[in-house]
Amino acid sequence: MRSRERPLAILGAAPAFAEPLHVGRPGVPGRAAFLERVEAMLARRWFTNDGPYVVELEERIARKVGVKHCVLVSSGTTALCLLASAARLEGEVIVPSFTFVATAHALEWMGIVPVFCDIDLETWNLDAAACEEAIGPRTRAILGVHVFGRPCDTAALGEVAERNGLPLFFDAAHAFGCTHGGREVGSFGAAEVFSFHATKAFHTFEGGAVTTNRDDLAAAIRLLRNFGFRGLDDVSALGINGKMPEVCAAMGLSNLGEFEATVAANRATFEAYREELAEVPGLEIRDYDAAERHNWHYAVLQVADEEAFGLGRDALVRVLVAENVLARRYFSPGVHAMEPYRTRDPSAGNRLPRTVRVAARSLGLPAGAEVSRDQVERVCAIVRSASARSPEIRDALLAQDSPLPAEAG
Ligand code: T4K
Repeated sequence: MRSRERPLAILGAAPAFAEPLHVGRPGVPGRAAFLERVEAMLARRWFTNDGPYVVELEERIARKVGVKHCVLVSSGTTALCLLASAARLEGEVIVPSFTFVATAHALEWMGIVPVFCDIDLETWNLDAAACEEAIGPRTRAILGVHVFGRPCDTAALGEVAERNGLPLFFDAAHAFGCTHGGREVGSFGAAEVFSFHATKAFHTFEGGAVTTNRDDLAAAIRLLRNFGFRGLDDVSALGINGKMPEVCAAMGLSNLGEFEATVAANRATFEAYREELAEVPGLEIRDYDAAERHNWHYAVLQVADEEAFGLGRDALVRVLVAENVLARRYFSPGVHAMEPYRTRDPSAGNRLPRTVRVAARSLGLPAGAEVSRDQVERVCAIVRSASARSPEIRDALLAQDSPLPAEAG
């Protein structure tokens, strides 16, 4: 049975949640195992630099993903930078704008110009035809992003890459534990990058990885993550400190041991949202492909029909935040509308109509294993009440600050 509508904080009631309900609250599923590992690490006095936990986690992830190499690093952003350096990328790289800013920032930080390309409305990932059109004389690679764990059309992008003699990489920050065509994400393209940030389905506090079958890329990234040291006093490349500490790998090993249970709990949360929001007019929840495996970590809503729902995405986020439900406008605005890209090309949005459209309508709800069924029901009661009382809410928001917050451009 649907939970009842409720009085709304945006209209003067007390907030539904006394404490903030976050989108990315991390779990600690293997807590006891983690603490044991930390004790052993402290006794061993080996805290970083290719310690035994890092080595073990690399082996286990490579086996799970089905690739020859997993190289662990300090974050997903560092992984992208190190991969760009190892692959000797320069010039321009094609990326989506509908992603977290780190995808583009990592390239820019490495002196590479990200060229933003539109998405398709099915996957919300790089559109292969648009990608081919965006290729120019300075293009050196294509970097797709499996947004919200939904894989890119790897075959179509692979054809574009091959036809144009370009390497294809993927930012798989959201997609650990997902499959595409039955094959594990992490094994596509020349290499893929994971983020193991605390807010991810599988996390190591902070961390990231590059997974690849290419011996040259793996060897170069190993070298570059440790300042370029080949031997004790032998620095053979312009490296940096991108190492993952042992305490992070200990967290990773402990979380990996519980990953299936985490995924099952994520799935229960997602399915509760799907059930509770099924009949709300104008709203769509991004569903997952029943034929594949997923990490079920994201519950992303789209205000697909503002008139039917009664409110736009930004107004809905304000309703939720007033209740202490810290929903996020992922990913809005598109990266093209953030600095330094916005100043460089203020009209980029005109070439990215589908990105602008999706970015203006989507929001991430608190999801995953840390969110209970009861919390989902309460969040959904707020959403339903927001729709039912949308005229009053619009008036209240206009009275608070006119005009209503602008939609993403
Ligand atoms: N590529 C893509 C496609 C990515 O999405 C990301 C990162 C990257 C690359 C780069 O990977 P990393 O270098 O980060 O490894 C968050 C995460 O920080 C970021 O990792 C993630 N994507 C992005 C989608 O979300 P913010 O700034 O939007 O949110 P943040 O970090 O403030 O956390 C979100 C919510 O989680 C907050 O409301 C509070 C809660 N939270 C967060 C942390 C860290 C907790 O409850 N506990 C915590 O420990 O970026």
